[in-house]
Amino acid sequence: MQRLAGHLLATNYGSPTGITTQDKDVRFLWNLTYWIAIPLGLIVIGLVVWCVVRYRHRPGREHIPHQFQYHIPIEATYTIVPIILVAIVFGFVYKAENRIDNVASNPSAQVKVEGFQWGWRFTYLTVDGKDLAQQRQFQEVGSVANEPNLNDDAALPVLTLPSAVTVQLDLNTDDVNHSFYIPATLFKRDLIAGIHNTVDFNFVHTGQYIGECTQFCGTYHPYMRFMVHILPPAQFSQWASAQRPGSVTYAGKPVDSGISPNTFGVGQ
Ligand SMILES: [Cu+2]
Repeated sequence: MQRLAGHLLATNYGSPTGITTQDKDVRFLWNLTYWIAIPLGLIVIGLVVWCVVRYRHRPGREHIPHQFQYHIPIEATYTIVPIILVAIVFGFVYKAENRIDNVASNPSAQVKVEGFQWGWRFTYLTVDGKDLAQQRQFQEVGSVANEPNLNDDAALPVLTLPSAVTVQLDLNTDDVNHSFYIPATLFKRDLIAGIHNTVDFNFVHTGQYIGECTQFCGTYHPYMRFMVHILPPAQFSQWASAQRPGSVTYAGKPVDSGISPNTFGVGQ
């Protein structure tokens, strides 16, 4: 119990801390609902307990308490107060969504993220503000599909990204709907057929995090996991410049150029 209480207090009422600047708004919304819900819950529980104790059955009192209907002030209060609370929460959600959905026109890194049955492909379009697709300097792809060993995190495709700068992900699906989710970012977005979703992240922490598809997308949906490696900007630049143009990496390791992407079930 003490551990649970400590955990709740230490982590924003049970919310993880998050690793981007964008997640501050998500955490604020999480906390806001608690700040509203806790006093409201105490008032409701208090009133229920008060009624139970105050109007309990006592020996010798056989008559039914005074019955009445319609109490306009109380009914108006319990209608208007929730409307005001919902309006306040709606306002903050609207503000937070606007900030989270905001995308930069010149991100430092831009990666095309493709989900497919059943894996992920990451193609680097911009690195250190340079448009690689145009210059054909460097394009890195990581993909995986129908791999039997996906309980091993070391076998997952790796999305390598820099911290401190703006990272933009273009989210696409090759087939059915998937959902892009990195739990540590407190953010997920669906990959919808025919729709290109764009999202910005500014990572404040480096490290290795897990990502996954959270939309049931067929038989091997649980295989749609990936790793996210967040490196300091200088280290990311170093990593990027070490990649060969048009190279394919698999689980973070370069793959022989003789292997066609279809080996990994791309597009199947
Ligand atoms: Cu999926």
